[in-house]
Amino acid sequence: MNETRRQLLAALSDGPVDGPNLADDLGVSRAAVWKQVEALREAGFAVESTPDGYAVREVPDYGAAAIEYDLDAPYRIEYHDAIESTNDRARELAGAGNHDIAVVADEQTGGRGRLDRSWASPSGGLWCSLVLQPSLPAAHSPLVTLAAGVAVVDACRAAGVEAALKWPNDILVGDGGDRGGRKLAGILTEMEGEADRVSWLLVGIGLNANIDAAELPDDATSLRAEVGDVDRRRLIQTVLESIAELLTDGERVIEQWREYSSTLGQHVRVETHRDTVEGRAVDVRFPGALVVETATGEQVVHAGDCEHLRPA
Ligand code: BT5
Repeated sequence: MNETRRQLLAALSDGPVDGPNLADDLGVSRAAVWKQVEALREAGFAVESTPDGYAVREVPDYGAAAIEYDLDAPYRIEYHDAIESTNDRARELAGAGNHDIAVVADEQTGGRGRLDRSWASPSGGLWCSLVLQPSLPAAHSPLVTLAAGVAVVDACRAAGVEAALKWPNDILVGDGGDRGGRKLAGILTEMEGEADRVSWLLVGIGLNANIDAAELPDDATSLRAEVGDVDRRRLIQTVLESIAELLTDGERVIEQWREYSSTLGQHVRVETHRDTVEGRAVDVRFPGALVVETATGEQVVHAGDCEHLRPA
């Protein structure tokens, strides 16, 4: 998005904007400001000329400018109607040195889960990949997955859906089925770097928002199926605002994760790349490890696929 448009948007969210004054403040021509007002109108904003200046009367449902308008988080938005995978695009941006940018799409044609599983991403979902400034050591990256999970639960609960977190990256509703609930959302964190230095880090969020359950895998659900359609713009803003806030406080991420968890207290089986750990999940520990009480003692699991087992 053009920088003048971004600044115009920021100014408009605080109330009417006097065009000539804004042009002076930004050091651009009045025509440049007017051009960006027109561009916003073309993007679906209702911008009126009032005696106090330009005023926004209506914001479009979705899109880069709509999401950035009144967003209380330090991220820019890149929006696509359709894209193969927002994570792939985010990787490109990250590899080129960009950060604090969220790639958002209405539809993905090649959405991915972990281990290259496919992720159904029809139009109407919240498909977003956030490129973050990699200021943490590689070993701490699981914290970002947990933070994104907490943020998604915050947004779902604000929309009236009692979602819960299943370690490490699932957001579920209810408690039936093989998975221990119907899957509403998933997180895919990716990074590149060495042990003490991350070159890039991104977190992909897939949340089934305004989608018919029939368009999703059998054990999945959507916000539409649970409570009806939601305001996707407000939804993604809540997710991004929560993430920005949580990333400033690792301890709060862990505390909030424990509170939203459906895994803690359950009998679980975790498949790691080396072995299988079975027992009672008793805690999640910084930066995102699951603590399992097994027949032979406590084990700390850093990564794996977790199954909630039914009590014997
Ligand atoms: C995940 O993987 O849960 C991570 C999903 C991340 C998707 C986001 S969307 C934006 C960004 N761009 C991408 O390309 N990806 C990210 P995993 O834990 O491996 O779960 C994958 C499994 O969930 C699949 O094997 C299916 O069983 C199931 N599944 C697929 N699509 C689903 C959907 N839309 N809703 C619920 N479950 C789904």
